[in-house]
Amino acid sequence: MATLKETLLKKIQEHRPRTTRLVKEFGDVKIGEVTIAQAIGGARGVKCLVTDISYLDPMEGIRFRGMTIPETFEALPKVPGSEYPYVEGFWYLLLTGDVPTDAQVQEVVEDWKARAQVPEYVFDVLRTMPRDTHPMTMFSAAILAMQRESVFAKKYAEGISKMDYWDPMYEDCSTLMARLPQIAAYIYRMKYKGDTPIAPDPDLDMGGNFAHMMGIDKPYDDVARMYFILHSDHESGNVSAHTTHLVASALSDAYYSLSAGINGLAGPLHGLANQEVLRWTQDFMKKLGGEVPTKEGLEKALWDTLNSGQVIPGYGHAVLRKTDPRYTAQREFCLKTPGLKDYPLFQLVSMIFEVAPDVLQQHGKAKNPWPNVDAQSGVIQWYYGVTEYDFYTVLFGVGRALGVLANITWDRALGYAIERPKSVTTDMLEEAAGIK
Ligand code: AMX
Repeated sequence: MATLKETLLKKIQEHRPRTTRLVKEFGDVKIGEVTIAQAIGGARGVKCLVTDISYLDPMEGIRFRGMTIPETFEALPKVPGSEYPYVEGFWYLLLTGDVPTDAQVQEVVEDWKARAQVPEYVFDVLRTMPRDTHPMTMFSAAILAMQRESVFAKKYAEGISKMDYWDPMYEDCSTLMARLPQIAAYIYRMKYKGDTPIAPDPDLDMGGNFAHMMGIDKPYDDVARMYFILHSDHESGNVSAHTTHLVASALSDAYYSLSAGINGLAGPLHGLANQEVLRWTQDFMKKLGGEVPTKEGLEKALWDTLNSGQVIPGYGHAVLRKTDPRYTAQREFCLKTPGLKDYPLFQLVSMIFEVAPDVLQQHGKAKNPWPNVDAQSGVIQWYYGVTEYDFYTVLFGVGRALGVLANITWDRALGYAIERPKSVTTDMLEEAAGIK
């Protein structure tokens, strides 16, 4: 059986001529135009990134390597006794585009175990930080602290060929993936659970081990697997993916790049929205003395939020124009899980789903009035005891690492250039508009 790395090399060698040909023979073919609104408005819709790891259709939602979320969950080998697949198998899929066999999944499981030992100094770094530091700051700092481990940085300094950059990048990315779950769980237990970190169990897969290190019983292992896979990748232009790609394009290694991407994920308009959703709904419940509100009461609260100039967290999207299938996948998990289905917080989130799209449509600003992934994810965490909602974006970050690290491995394999878009001045825009 070819190893994952051998398979990846074969895929890279097959893919390289496609990229080279496109640039050499068809480099002048136009795939879009840029308007003034796009230049000022966050480059929305500008086609200037290439990735084959995932694609986001505005009406259909994400496809990972061509597969929808239900197809992905269906196709990948499952952990025995669990309903959800191995995260390790999903990593194989993202990197190669192939659904792995059981044996291929086991290779990744074993490989990650061999790389999983988090250096002691990482815990020292975390312990030196004030305990009220945001867990995303801790997570990012821990990743950055490990930069001295980078095989890519070492090989680059030794003078490696461009054609081989992907190899040490793959090494760094695999090592990071193997270690992130323990770092995340350590932060959680140190910060919120009376400083009681739980050692990893070498017999468990990534999702199972994460649940174990969090100290949460089944089916939280399946929640972890589902959560990490759902949050992994959303093509290249979102802030965390783009930041990771941008930093890596300067040939910064995976540690520098991922730490930067995680900092972007920490923004309230991006990954932090899942924390904001819970804060918003909890505040609202508190005001009502814990009662599930009426639709009228909820409608008023939504308008109050909008009228005070704030966004409704968990709603809207820069690309999507329908309900996020990542939202739907988590909603379905809630609906099929006894206890969760009737859980007051889930009922409230479901009621927001009934009311908010109409309110946002009447408000008339958001191009997409439908919920995104963040509107639903906190409920599940809360139900299983992870009520410290500051931590939710760290969970997002562990999942997001799968996508962005697979992407930067391929960035190096295909020799993507250092990113350097061109800026213009306001004078130039006024001239282009013919008003100057
Ligand atoms: N509530 C209120 N207003 C909203 C809104 C929402 N949920 N979503 C968009 N709008 C407003 C925008 O603020 C903007 O207002 P402006 O013209 O006064 O600046 C206007 O509608 C047009 O915005 P848009 O083109 O529809 O969205 P965008 O591409 O600029 O931004 C996003 C996308 C996600 C940042 C935005 O919808 C938002 O702020 N949503 C709430 C935060 C959130 O859920 N973020 C998580 C997104 C998923 C993720 O990355 N994890």
